Amino acid sequence: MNTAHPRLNFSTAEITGATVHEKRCTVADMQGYYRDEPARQHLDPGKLVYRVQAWLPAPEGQEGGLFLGTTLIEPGRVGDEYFMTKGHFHLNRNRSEFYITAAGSGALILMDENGRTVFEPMRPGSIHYIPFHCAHRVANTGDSLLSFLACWPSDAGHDYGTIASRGFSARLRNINGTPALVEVA
Ligand code: S6P
Ligand code: ZN
Repeated sequence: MNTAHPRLNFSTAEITGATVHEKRCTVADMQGYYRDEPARQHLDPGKLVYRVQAWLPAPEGQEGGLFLGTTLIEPGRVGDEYFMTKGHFHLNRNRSEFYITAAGSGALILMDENGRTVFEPMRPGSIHYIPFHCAHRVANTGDSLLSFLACWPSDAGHDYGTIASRGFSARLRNINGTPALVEVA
């Protein structure tokens, strides 16, 4: 079992250590996720949108373990939408998750299986419970790095396909300087 302990930086939520894996997501990886695809194509495809540092001390898919991860989202926009994570349902729909914001300001966007989408503002110290059966995505609505710590069950799994093909029922857009959810027609 891989349990060498990583370290947490409480200001940024960054986790470091030999057992931490990092996943990076660039503008090129976000193809199809934004309303304004020409605006996305205008940006440098190699530009970093977000990265995830994850510590997986139990085998993936095994019931009973917990995973810890930090997501760091760069400030930026694609058209009037913010830099954001792809978003997913958990493959095991009845698996929930905690998010705790460390730095920056953002929005946790939640969509239930009936297609009802809401968002919760994120700011340093805010704690968010993602109920089971809810798709989740985070947008950086500020002008500095947004970082948050996440904890989820090792058998949650990730269903990216449903969001990649159908999206959320509403998009978080910058409307006259304020983040607002706008239903997708
Ligand atoms: C995992 C958890 C987070 C996300 C991360 C990136 O269940 O919700 O660690 O993986 O915020 O988002 P995404 O949608 O690209 O996985
Ligand atoms: Zn998740």
